[in-house]
Parts: sequence; C-alpha cells; structure tokens
Amino acid sequence: MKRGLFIVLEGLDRSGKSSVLSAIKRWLEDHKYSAEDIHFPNRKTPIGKKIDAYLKGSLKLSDEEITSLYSQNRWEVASQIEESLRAGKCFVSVRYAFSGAAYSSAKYDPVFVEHWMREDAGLPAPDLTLYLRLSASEASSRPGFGDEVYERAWFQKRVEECFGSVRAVCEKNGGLWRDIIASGSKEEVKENVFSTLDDLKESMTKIQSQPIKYLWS
Ligand code: 2DT
Repeated sequence: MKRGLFIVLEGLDRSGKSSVLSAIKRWLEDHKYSAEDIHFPNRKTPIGKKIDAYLKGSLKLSDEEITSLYSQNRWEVASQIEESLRAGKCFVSVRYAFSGAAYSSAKYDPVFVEHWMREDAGLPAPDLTLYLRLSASEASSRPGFGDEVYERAWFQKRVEECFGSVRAVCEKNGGLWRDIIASGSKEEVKENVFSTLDDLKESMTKIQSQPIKYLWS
C-alpha cells in the first residue's frame, strides 16, 4: 500500500487558509484520497490553551517560551501524523513548523529562521507546502484583522519577508513548496489550488512510494 501525503498550508493571518483547506480536501476527495486535517496552533490541548491565552494577550511569555510551546503543540500529534501517512491517509495541516520559524524570526533582525526550528527537528516533514501569497497590506485590510497579538500590519510585513527565508531553507532541504496567489475571489483562489495540485499529480504519486521525511535541525 502506498503511504499518504503530508500537505501543509501556510500564509499570513487572514490570507484565506480555511477556505483553501476546503479546496484541498475537495481535490483530494475527487482524486480518491482520504484525508485528515488539523490547524496549528491546536488550541484544544492544555499546551494549546496556553498558546491561545498568549495570542489573546492575557498571558505573557518570552519569545523562547512561546516558540517552544508551538513546537510542543506539534509534537503532541507527530505520531498521529505518521500513523495516518502509514495507513495510506493524507494529512493536511493548516500552519506547521514554517509558521513557527517565520513568526518567531520576524521578531528579530537579522533573520535566522533555522534558530527557531531547532525544537521541530525530527518532526514529520511536509511533502508539499502550499503558501498563500497575499501582501501584508492586503491581509491587514481584511475583516477581523487586529484581534490577536501578531495582527499588526508592520509585523505581518516582517513575517511575509521571513516566509521567503523559510521557503529557501525548505527547498534547500529538498522540500516541495508552491505559492498560491491568494488575492483574488474565493472562486479564483480555489481554481489556483486545483490547478496547482493538478500540475503536481505525478510528483505526488511518486512521493507516495518514498519513505516519510523528517524535519532538519
Ligand atoms: P491562527 O490565526 O492560524 O490560529 O494562528 N503561530 C502559529 C506562530 O507564531 N508559531 C507557530 O508555530 C504557529 C503554528 C501565527 C495564530 C497565530 O499563531 C502564529 C498566527
């Protein structure tokens, strides 16, 4: 039996990740894949509840502490991801270690993304990362923007730049990364997702015969 694919969806706040998740799941279903999904931070666990309090501004933590909690929150489900993949199921994650690296490194200059990924070393690596490309100024003008601590236009601009560095590290380590233009209507973005996945169909089938990969240090 072929293994499942691990697909990660990344992007700025308010870049439309939830509707793109539905499009990915729809494509997978149409192509006879079964899929599970998760959203990080997974705010349901005790660790996730602390992260939620930090994001809402009611809990103060150092940059190192919150980065570590985000990573622990991923480790909580690492074996579940592996099990799904081994059972032939796809696993779609909204945000993952790349958000960890981009958001944490955006707090510092110069940007050094690898530093903020140390605790993620050994986690299952995404087979495919889809990055919703939307400028920080567009993201920050969308409804609801501003509710949580990172939702500041200047900070999103920094995160946008850091995602560029994260992409370089991902690709240097053999990861597959594609940008999805996220500035159009929901329908247009959905079409972008479908055509990107259609283009990758052959590569995805090949990946299914390869062993699961793990994140670098
Ligand atoms: P959502 O709005 O998608 O719930 O994200 N974040 C997330 C980090 O800073 N590091 C991480 O490792 C992860 C997974 C991005 C809430 C915020 O959490 C940030 C936005």
